Amino acid sequence: MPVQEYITFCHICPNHCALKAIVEDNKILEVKAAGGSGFPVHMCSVQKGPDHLIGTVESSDRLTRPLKRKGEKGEGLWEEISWDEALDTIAAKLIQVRDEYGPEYVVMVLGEPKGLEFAFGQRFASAFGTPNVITPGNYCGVQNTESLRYTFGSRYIMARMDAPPKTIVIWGANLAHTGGTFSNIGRYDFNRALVSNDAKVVVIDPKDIELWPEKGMHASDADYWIRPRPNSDGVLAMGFVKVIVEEGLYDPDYIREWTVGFEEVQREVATFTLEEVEELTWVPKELIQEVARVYATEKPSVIGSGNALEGSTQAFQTLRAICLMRGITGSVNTPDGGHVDMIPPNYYPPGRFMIGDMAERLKEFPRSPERTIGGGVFQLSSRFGYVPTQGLVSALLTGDPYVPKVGLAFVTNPLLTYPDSLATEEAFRKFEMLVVSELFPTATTNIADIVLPAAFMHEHDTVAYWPAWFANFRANRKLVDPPGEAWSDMRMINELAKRVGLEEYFWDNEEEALDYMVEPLGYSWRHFRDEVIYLHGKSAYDPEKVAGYNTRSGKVELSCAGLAKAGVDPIPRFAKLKEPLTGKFDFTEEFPLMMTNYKSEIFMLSGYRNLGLLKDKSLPPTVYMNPATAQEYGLAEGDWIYIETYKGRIKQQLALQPNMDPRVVNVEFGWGDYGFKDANMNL
Ligand SMILES: Nc1nc2c(c(=O)[nH]1)N[C@H]1C(S)=C(S)[C@@H](COP(=O)(O)OP(=O)(O)OC[C@H]3O[C@@H](n4cnc5c(=O)[nH]c(N)nc54)[C@H](O)[C@@H]3O)O[C@H]1N2
Ligand SMILES: Nc1nc2c(c(=O)[nH]1)N[C@H]1C(S)=C(S)[C@@H](COP(=O)(O)OP(=O)(O)OC[C@H]3O[C@@H](n4cnc5c(=O)[nH]c(N)nc54)[C@H](O)[C@@H]3O)O[C@H]1N2
Ligand code: SF4
Ligand SMILES: [Mo]
Repeated sequence: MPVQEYITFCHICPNHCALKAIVEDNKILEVKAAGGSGFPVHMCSVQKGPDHLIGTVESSDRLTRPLKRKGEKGEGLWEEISWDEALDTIAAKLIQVRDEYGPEYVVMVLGEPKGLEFAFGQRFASAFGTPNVITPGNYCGVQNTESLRYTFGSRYIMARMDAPPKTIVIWGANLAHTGGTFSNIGRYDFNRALVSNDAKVVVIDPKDIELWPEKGMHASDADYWIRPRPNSDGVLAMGFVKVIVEEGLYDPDYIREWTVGFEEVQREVATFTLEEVEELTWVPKELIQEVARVYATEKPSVIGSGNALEGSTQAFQTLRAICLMRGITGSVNTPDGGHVDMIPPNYYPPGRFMIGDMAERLKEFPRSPERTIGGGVFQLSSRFGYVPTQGLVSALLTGDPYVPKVGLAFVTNPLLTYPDSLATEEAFRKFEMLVVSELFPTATTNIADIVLPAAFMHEHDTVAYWPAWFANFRANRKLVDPPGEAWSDMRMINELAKRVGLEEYFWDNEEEALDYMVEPLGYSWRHFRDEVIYLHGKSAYDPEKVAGYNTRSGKVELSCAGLAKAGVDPIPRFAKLKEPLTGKFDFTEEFPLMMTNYKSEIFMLSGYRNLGLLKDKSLPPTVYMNPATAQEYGLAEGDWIYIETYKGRIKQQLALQPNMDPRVVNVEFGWGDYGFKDANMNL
């Protein structure tokens, strides 16, 4: 074969940089940024996309054959088996469990989507009849998209960075390292806005994060750097709302014409004082007032929220409180607003692929809270088609409402990524059969019964749309063959479906599913892959008038009747938002500091830490602390220190950050070796 050049996309962060891969004889010779290709390239300063792609394809650590457990769970003794044996064994167990207990005793455990495998997993669950699909949604994006949907009627509300904004709030997102915020403030647009517009920047983060590595700019160089007490962001947001409402920093005509529930917001903000907000959040009252004034008056203003808010204990209402800030200032879908609805390209909607297509099955096997594990506690999430991770862990450990029997895990490493790793391990050991599809051996494959070797997303054809709210659609083409007998997850699920009698919902081969996904665009998969490659959504922005809202009332639902109907507070309640800041979460003599965490600049979540190319660029697991705190405990920069909570103890290397709050310790998430107990923050 002659040397070929292909365009593909990095999936690590929402920049989705176009990469050019040079391939000869089933070997990747080079991967680099595809500058000049006409596709987006906003490469991170550490260039991790190419290293991650080549490193994975060339790694000698890859799983290459299906494995069946030999000794005890976790003993690490495996027997290589054929695909036929692996799939027949799994299918026989699925059928037995379905017939003896019911399909809900099988749970689909999915990770952060890469290509179409996540949608395949969801579709399998719908067809099989189990409502129990576990995803990281509860800490990755769903609270943001659903709070936007309930408030403004769309999950695709994005910052208009072309405007460009005059005020930019970066809230619990480390965008220079992780690529962007949930509302589309990408690293590149952010930098451009700073240069072209001299935008005012507000950073809300306990860590003095790098804002612009190439220019040495940090949070402490921003116009405002707010260092909140970890987990207090909902209270802080309500503080901002209070200032905006009580100082009248809104347009009364807009409020009257385009919002519902403003009086309830007025009543709610009268239930607390800014002094209380200051005490709970550690943010001085004057700073809250000043930032609220800037945000409400120097428009367009945008808020990009990040993972810190998704991972907070009151995530949904925290994000709703931020929606109130956007709503009362008329910042969404208005001529001078900073946020606008996006219209995604017209590919087959993943939600339909996963659930909608299966309307008849869902009548028989609904994804209703009553049928779903954790459904009683997590009312909203079962309506969105997923179970929070802790719903699964608690069902397995307590038997409430029942103990699931089979776990099918694709693209996920729960022992490192779920909260409370020891409980997660204990829970996952309770499955009668745990099947894990993976690229590499992990802490989770280690306790599996069957391990399936997965093809990496650059080793098979697939489409990519995640994170869906960025409204773009990409072709990720196969560059080289997978190692050994590794298969794509799509193929595994497609073949498994045939063996449990669900072929009518699946395809002869998984490529047909790719045709299905691009059909509404009027393309075949091959045409899309070879000629089109990438599509982005369109903005619904209208410079002349308010573009409107697709909510039940047709207005911005500050108070939301739909939420009340679902048994959820129709507006965020201050009294509830402050609950987790008191009681057992407060400081004690034994635990006088407060821990929070951040993600690695180099690695994607818990993965790829075995790859030399990436390891060479990364620091060891690093915990940040104020020098005064270090001194108090006799610690110095570079020491390996223990970090202990009432749940467990880990070790990371100390780095000092002079302007951090002395009460806060910020540890790095995602570290774990095969044993997973050394530096893993979730322990
Ligand atoms: N404390 C704390 N916990 C967190 C977070 C945090 O910041 N702090 N972040 C949360 C967030 S935002 C998320 S999204 C979750 C993520 O949680 P997970 O989805 O569990 O994330 P990963 O660690 O990326 O695990 C994915 C695994 O899939 C494997 N993999 C990669 N590609 C493929 C493939 O194509 N097929 C298969 N079968 N396997 C593949 C990788 O080797 C990796 O081990 O973690 C959450 N947990
Ligand atoms: N390099 C790299 N890029 C990634 C990923 C990765 O693992 N590595 N993961 C991808 C995924 S799945 C996601 S979801 C995105 C997430 O990307 P981000 O949203 O940027 O996620 P984090 O790094 O967890 O950043 C959270 C920030 O919140 C701060 N923080 C911690 N606690 C609090 C708090 O209580 N309040 C506030 N206001 N701030 C707090 C942390 O110090 C940190 O700077 O990144 C994606 N991109
Ligand atoms: S990780 Fe780097 S290369 Fe990959 S999409 Fe993000 S910015 Fe681009
Ligand atoms: Mo995530």
